[in-house]
Amino acid sequence: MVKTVKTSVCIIGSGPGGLLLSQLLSNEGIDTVLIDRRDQVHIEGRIRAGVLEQGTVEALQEAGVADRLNREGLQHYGFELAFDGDRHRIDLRALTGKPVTVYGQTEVTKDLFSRRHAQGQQFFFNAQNVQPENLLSTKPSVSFLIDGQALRVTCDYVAGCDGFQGVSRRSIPADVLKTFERVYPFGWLGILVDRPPVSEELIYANHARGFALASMRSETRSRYYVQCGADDRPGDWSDDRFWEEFEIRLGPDAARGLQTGPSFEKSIALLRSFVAEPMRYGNLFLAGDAAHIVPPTGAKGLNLAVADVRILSRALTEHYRTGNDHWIDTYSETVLKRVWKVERFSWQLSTLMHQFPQNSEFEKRMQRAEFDYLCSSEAASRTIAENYVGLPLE
Ligand code: FAS
Ligand code: PHB
Repeated sequence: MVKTVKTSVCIIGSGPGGLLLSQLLSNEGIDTVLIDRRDQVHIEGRIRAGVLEQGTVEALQEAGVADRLNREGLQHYGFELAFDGDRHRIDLRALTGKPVTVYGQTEVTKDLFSRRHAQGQQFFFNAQNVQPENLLSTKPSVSFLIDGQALRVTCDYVAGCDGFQGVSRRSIPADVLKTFERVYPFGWLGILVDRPPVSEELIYANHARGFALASMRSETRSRYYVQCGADDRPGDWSDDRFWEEFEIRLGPDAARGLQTGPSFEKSIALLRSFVAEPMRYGNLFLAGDAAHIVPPTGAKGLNLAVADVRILSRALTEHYRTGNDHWIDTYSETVLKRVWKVERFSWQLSTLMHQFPQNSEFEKRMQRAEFDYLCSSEAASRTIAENYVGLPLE
């Protein structure tokens, strides 16, 4: 016996993308159901992004979930690029007039879950064998199992917010879907440590031994990264090894006053650039990591997911409010225009700031020349700044 649940929009994936879409639609009186293969504790526990564009902050404020973000978020009007110890500050205020806000993805997810529960949102956690169905019909559905019980959600639309490993993208036929990918020959090893950040602003460093990033979660909690081998495991990196590499790569000037200590989180993320087209198939819409991945160098993954969801929410709201399907019919074309520009920036900054094993001496000189050009050209620094604070939604 299959238990059936009816809703307007069935959202697969309860990460920040799916949660924000649910909130934005709920604010317009549009009913949703959220399905996730994991549970809330696991989803909230994933340590990921740390930097929010102003557009993301505004979206969370409009959604009514930004009270804590407004109190605890750290506004930054600049960040640094360092090359073999030489430093160059990208002055976001002078170059764009906009800040970025340091506030962990974990906190964004917790704030969204809290609001969705307070408003009685229906969730299905620990769902197995999730399967979108009848996507080309006017009555698509999503079937799944929970503790062996078969369920089906019938809806008008399915939103695939289920990340890179999700089922939604794979539900688009191979002869329709086109993918583009670059896998980088290294990863990022990240740690969390309860020590004050070494710098008030983020520092991205390229050193002959590899990339390093000094970030933070608060004035007492730091988030640090070093470039590591693509086959490395967190267990390969003791805290001592991490601190030694981090300090060398940051350089003596930037690392002055570094407070080391025991890490309480250590994980490795592999880097890839990836785009799937189209982001719509019948009544299935992809948003966020389900459709694209960027290397974390440009701090864009979460922000790109939010931008997709803002455009998708507008499209669906217009349909339910007026019956006008213009934004639905142009969704994929609209989001992909911005997705590719953000992919470009994330690829460009990753290419500039990392040590590539296969790079020739000439390519290494090109990296240094690019850095020296940024230091000497306001125009060049402005291109970095305007991408970092976030491109316009359209
Ligand atoms: P998410 O992956 O966050 O959420 C997808 C959800 O779908 C998950 O809860 C998953 O359980 C669920 N799901 C998957 N398959 C399913 C199925 N078959 N059925 C039902 N549910 C399913 N971005 C940055 O900007 N900076 C960073 O430093 C950064 N670090 C990252 C580190 C790692 C290890 C990873 C993987 C990503 C990182 N990102 C970073 C990018 C990350 O922040 C994403 O861009 C962001 O989580 C995207 O949000 P969603 O699109 O909601 O996808
Ligand atoms: C983080 O704080 O986790 C972070 C910040 C900036 C990035 C990537 C990750 O580019």
